[in-house]
Amino acid sequence: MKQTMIPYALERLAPAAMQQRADTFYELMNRRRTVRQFAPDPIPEGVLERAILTAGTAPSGAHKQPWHFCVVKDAVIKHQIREAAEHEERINYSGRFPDDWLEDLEIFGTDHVKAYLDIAPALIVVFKENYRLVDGDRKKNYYVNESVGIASGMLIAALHNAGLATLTHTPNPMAFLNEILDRPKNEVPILLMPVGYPAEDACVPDIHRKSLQEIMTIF
Ligand code: IYR
Repeated sequence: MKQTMIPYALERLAPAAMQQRADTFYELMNRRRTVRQFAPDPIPEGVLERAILTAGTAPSGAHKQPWHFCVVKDAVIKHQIREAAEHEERINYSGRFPDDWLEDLEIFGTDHVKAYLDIAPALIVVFKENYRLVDGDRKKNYYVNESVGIASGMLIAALHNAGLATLTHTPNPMAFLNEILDRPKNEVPILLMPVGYPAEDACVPDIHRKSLQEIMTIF
């Protein structure tokens, strides 16, 4: 059965207005930084929901929308997640990560202690749905990593736009999140994201972004 088609139009902006919007959005996004120190203050009701709806507008293979987002505000569950994440990270930092990986991380001063998992007012866990279970039958999803990666990028942008900081944390392996959050086995966690306001004394590394010349080639 064919999908019904409906008309679609995008307002054509004048070139100057287009440039203005491109500039403004770049300036906004260029102020985004990955944060590791959060304030405990709660996030106003409804903001996370809107940001997750925004993530859900991402394109996906055959429009299967192979994602699920868990929002954890409960302090007990956050702490359970912290304990499990620190358990994995302790192993990572004490030998599971190869030496070159540890060397690349050294400048950032990260270690296995993940206090932000308790402190941030919310954790968003992004799950990819590797396949769907329809009445017990396995149904295919397509380009799952790409689709969920794009949705996650849109989520980070939406949260930043709303004035919230995030950390893209990946305490590999993350299977403990299925258990704690009671998600089915067709779902795999790809991101554990603390969300909130940066702590008043939050600092970020003085890193620089690649120039346009470095990241773009025009033909
Ligand atoms: N997940 C670990 C290690 C880590 C890995 C990368 I790649 C980073 O950019 C930062 C950290 C941790 O969160 O400590």
